[in-house]
Amino acid sequence: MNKRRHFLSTGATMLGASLVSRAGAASLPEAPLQSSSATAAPLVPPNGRPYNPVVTLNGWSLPWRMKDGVKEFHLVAEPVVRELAPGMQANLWGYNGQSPGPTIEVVEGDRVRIFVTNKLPEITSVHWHGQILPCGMDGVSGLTQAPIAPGKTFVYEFVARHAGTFMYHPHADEMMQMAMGMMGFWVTHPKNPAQHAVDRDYVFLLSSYDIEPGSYTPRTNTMLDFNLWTFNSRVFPGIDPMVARLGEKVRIRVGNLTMTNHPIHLHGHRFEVAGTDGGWVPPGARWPEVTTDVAVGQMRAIEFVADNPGDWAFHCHKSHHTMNAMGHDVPNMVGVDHSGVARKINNLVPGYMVMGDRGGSMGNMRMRLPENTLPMMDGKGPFGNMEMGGMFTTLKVREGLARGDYRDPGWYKHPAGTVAREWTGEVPQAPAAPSKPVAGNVELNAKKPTGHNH
Ligand SMILES: [Cu+2]
Repeated sequence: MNKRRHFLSTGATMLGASLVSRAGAASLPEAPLQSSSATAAPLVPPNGRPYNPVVTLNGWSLPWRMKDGVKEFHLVAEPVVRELAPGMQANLWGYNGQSPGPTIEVVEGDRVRIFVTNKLPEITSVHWHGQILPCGMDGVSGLTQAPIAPGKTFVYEFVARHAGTFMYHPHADEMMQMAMGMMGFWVTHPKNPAQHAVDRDYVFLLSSYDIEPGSYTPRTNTMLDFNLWTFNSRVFPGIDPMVARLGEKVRIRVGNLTMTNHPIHLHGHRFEVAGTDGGWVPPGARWPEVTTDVAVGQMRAIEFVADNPGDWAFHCHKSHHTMNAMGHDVPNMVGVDHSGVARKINNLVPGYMVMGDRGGSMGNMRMRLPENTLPMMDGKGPFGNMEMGGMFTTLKVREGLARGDYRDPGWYKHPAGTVAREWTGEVPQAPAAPSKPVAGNVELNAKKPTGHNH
């Protein structure tokens, strides 16, 4: 009853986001579906104003239909199965077959019409984060429009007024729907393609999930204690490398729809924040960085010249965010000598393994994992296990790549004598740090491990 009244009371705003009639539905544009989590080739615009398309990391861009000068898109909100990395699938919610949904690319000044069909078991809406548009198109369920009921299609229509970096996500049962992966990237390209032009333009969103090892569906009431930290709903080693030819100008745009901030860090280069979801930063107001914090609900477009050949780490600098799901209720055992204890336990429990007494490195150790669970720290590199997971990938800068070649060029071939190596010569004496624990009346504050907070 309540819902019904609510629906009627917001009837006036439906002029904006109006319910499409059965007759109208017949003219809905096709809703393309993506079944792969691979990085799709950039979508070269087949019509409309020209622009330099972006590359969505482990994602794709949504094709449109041009109708009487209006770009028509069709998003379908629905349950999807997303591969987070080879060996792990997740039951998420997304758009058009994937989570996140497809990137929407338009040009400044374009009139855009977006049909949204709800195939979820509950209401939804779509908020066009960062866009300057009529209030009734802002997608806030209950405030600016009636919610889109399951099975219904709504239409949004507005002019993309400003070039820039945006995203879309539900503004209805947000906690649940974003924890299930409902989000997508939006790029409005400048009317003049020479403006803000770069050679490669990568985009992706940050999202996080709480999926218990051995299960498939995220827990959605988690506030902070997520265990899978993703670039575009992928975790390392499932995230593709970003590739650039030596000397090219590269832009990487990142939007954060997790519940915490992420200091995004690039090795081997200095960059500038050239834009946010509020617009472009004037060149005189930019400063050099190698890490930029992306707060919740923020977007950052960083730009740099890829002038340093190699395989460069690109990751969130919170060390817990470059790991995959693990049990965190583990005390710190560094420096504890358990050799005697281990022998005794081994008599009772054959195969008992001591962990953590020499640090947390897993080296080449392989534990048996529950089904549908990734190793905590993984990724085979040319020099061994990278011991990374989560929000980590590489920027591969190479000489002589073809323009627009986004294929993984393999591992960097380092010039002779430029790799850190074992020293086999004479080792000069170095003063040693005191190796004995501090003596005396040291009170140990032993705390029973409980849940953790990042
Ligand atoms: Cu992070």
